[in-house]
Amino acid sequence: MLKFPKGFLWGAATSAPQSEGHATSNGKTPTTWDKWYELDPTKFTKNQGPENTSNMYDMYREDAKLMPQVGMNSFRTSISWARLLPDGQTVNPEAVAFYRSYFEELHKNKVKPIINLFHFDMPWWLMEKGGWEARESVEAFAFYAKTAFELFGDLVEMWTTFNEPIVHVECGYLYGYHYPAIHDFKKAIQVGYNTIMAHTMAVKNFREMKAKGQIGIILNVSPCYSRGETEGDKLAAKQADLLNTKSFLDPAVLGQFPQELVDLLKENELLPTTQQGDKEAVSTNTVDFIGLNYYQPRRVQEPVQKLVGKATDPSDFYAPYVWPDRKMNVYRGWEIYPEALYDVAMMMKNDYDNMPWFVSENGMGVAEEERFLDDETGMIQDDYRIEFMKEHLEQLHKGIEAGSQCFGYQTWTFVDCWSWLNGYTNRYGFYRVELDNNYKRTMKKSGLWFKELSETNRLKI
Ligand code: BGP
Repeated sequence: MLKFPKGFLWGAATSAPQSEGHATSNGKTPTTWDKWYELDPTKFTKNQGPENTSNMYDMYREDAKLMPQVGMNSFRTSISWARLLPDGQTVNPEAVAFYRSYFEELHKNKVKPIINLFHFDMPWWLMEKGGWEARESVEAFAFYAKTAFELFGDLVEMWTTFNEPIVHVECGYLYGYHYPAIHDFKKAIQVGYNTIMAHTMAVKNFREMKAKGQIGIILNVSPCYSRGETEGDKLAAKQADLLNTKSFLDPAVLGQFPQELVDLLKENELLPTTQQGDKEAVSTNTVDFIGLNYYQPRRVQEPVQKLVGKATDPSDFYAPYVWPDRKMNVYRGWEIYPEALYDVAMMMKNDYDNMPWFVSENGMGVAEEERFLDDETGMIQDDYRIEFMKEHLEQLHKGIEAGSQCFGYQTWTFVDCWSWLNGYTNRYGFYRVELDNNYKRTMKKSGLWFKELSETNRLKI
């Protein structure tokens, strides 16, 4: 039996655009996802768009009751910016009523809300002004954050500004998976920088308002493992780490950008445009805690071709490496490597002043999960998911024993949900959702297992 610290948070995470539905009603204006779908639904797996997702907008009261039934004492979701501020300035009263009632239901069911402000859902009104490329987005986000703190501060003790900000940088400006789907390394760096400044200004507002509770950010990190010990491979891992991990973690926790990253960007003429006072704002507005999403490690090797001239893509610094001995989640095509969670715990302890942190997403996506439905119990028998969580929790526990200050573990996700261009392909929930049967929720076997884990605060091994 592995015992977890007293008061440990057990829960699950989702986001507004992936769970609420009512994407274009009740006063909400479109996001880039809604517009992109309108422009080209064929981009989305099986043409499944963001309109309905898991219908939590209508079902949150019942859903809040389902949470403790799988042992959740905490739940992360996000506020939809375009729902709260449909034109960027005017507060939508329906959104206020909805979120207040939603968060109250969570409290009634003894589920602690962790509320995030941005989960890839850029309002269309801001995208039309340049989105994260434009400095205007920093002020717009700071205003949105302040509005949310004022409206819901009495119901929320734990706030986060962004979920996985590197994803909208990479997917929108390098790899084509998010709108505007362009390839421009310099713009990507500017988008990343403006995002960090938006985060910083939101934290600044939080501090100046003397808002109650704590504020953090959610990052998807994994140690960057190099193929081997050659100088080229080691340099690739270091540069991947600078660009993907330290770029956000250092300013958020340590209040400064890593000098080696600044030098690398300078050498390649990629430095972003900054404003006077930015550096000081970053240094004085660090976070209270960090949320880390972990699914699979990043493995790299030196690029196949030596860089000639200036870099135009991250692949000029590092290339992906496929470890031949890897264990796979064959249902999603992602590597399973629980040991990284111990390494992450040690990284937080040793490199980030032992800042308190929690696992804000971890989980196992499974395509066509209905194949594991057991007719007798009516439950999906997701023993593979139980095994996945168990292995990761063992490593996490080892990290906690070694002194890392991890205070919670949230899986992705509560009920099966919509996932961007992937639609509903990969199922992750404690509850199965039947899209063609009024979004009916049915607990999976992992829900029962998680309940026991949470109630005993102990992992059976
Ligand atoms: C994380 C995102 C989530 C969710 C999850 C699963 O990176 O924060 O929004 O999408 O990944 O991803 P997928 O559905 O692509 O397997």
